[in-house]
Amino acid sequence: MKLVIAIVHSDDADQLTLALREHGFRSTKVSTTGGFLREGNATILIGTEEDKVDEALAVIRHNCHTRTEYVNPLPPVMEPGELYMPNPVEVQVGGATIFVLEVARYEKL
Ligand code: 2BA
Repeated sequence: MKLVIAIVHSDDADQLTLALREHGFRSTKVSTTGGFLREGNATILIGTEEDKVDEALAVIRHNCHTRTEYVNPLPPVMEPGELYMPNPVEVQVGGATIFVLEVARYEKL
């Protein structure tokens, strides 16, 4: 058995979990925060058989989209009276960051 961990944009998460269910996958959505943008995203956990992993990835690929976001860099150390005008930096986020892990043991009690 495998555990697919997909970090996706919050706006894609509900559509993705719905599509996964329609394809017969069970999933869990966890609200998470990206370390770089420090904005909310969603982590979807999908436990599935090895031969279904590619299908799960196809569903994720189909439902998660790349977005352009802007982040303000941290201000430099300023002297008194200096004015700092931040130039937002463009970053591409998603569609999804995916990890596939081996499951050592799976039980439902
Ligand atoms: P964040 O950490 O908030 O990163 C958002 C986006 O900012 C990233 O999109 C990437 O385009 C950019 N970015 C991140 N770190 C950067 C850096 N040190 N320098 C320049 N740009 C940087 P994605 O790569 O699509 O990642 C989306 C989210 O997936 C991340 O949100 C994070 O929550 C997660 N993630 C990505 N790679 C990961 C990893 N290796 N381990 C754990 N989580 C990861």
